[in-house]
Amino acid sequence: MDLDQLVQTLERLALDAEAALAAAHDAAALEAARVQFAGARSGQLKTLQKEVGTLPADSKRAGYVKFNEVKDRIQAALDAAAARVESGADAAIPAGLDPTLPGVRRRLGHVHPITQTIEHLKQIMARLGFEVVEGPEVEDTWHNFVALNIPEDHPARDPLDNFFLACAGKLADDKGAAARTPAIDPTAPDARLMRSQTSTVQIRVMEKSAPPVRIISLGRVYRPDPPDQTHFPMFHQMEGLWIDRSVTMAQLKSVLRMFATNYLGADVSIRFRPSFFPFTEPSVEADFSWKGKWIEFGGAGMVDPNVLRAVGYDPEEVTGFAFGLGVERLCMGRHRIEDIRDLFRNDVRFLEQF
Ligand code: FA5
Repeated sequence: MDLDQLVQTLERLALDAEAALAAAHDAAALEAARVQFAGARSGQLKTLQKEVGTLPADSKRAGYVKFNEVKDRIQAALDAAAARVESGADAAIPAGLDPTLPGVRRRLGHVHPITQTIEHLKQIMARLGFEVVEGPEVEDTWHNFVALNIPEDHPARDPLDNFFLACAGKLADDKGAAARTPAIDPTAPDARLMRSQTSTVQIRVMEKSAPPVRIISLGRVYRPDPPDQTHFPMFHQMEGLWIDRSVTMAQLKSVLRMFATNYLGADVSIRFRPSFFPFTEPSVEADFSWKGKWIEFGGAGMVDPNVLRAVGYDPEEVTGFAFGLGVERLCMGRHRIEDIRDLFRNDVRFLEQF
């Protein structure tokens, strides 16, 4: 080996030793590196020291200068590694992890704020004795309107205020251009639509079960409302229904009050404004005030006798109350979200705050 080759070999040895010692995180790894690079008998440094001794006389001095520099570097790396291992600073670093690599920011997935709200609401209502039930999102006019005492000429049934679906049977009967743009008859008994309210589930439950009934149902509803700060064409509602021998308006108000204080805390105020829904009489709109702001969170009332009759209940025997609350509005109130559209933009910078 001539002087140039020896200098290069010594330099590579220094770099290898420094890397190995930086990665040694316990006493065993440190000792193995010491023996490999600086071992007194067969360490790589010792072997190269012998090579320096074989250089021609005029290169020997330069060879020893480089050798001593590398020897000092390896000793310094050994001392630093020994101090680090002794201090226990590396104890928490798992095997295989190289802490000298640049960090990686891991985005952990988590539950969407609306799903979190739905779970929270279910827990509160379960404590108040309400059972959770489900209903379909594609509905017929009977469950969305007729059984809910919404007459044919009511504005809520306007095709422009609902997402009606083209019915498969109609498509098959139509010909030519008509088949591509089938006429929708919203008064047809088999007309289908995306449900515009979860009140449909009241009807489905009462059709199937005898009183008493005490349920909630949470899910998506659809309305062609132009999106703005507080409206979205797809949103969620929580429907509640309690039917028994003598359920009163006072109980409705207590349940909504208990719900609001459970959801937001004892410092919430709740107010009821007279309102109108075809399926409840009397009807109210409920608002809560929290941290200085009034927020409308839903409609409610005593179930109209016509609705009880439509499902085969006797209004002389049973009474009940129902309510329908906007889940997004509740979530926005609690988390002080200013714009409902933020909940649907899927911007992780917004979502990861919840
Ligand atoms: C209803 O939907 C009735 N079914 C509620 C009801 C049930 C009354 C049972 C009586 C008995 P309303 O259309 O007001 O009522 O909607 C209820 C709540 O849904 C509103 O208070 C509001 O919080 C929310 N909401 C309504 N439209 C939208 C929308 N486009 N985007 C977001 N939330 C909405």
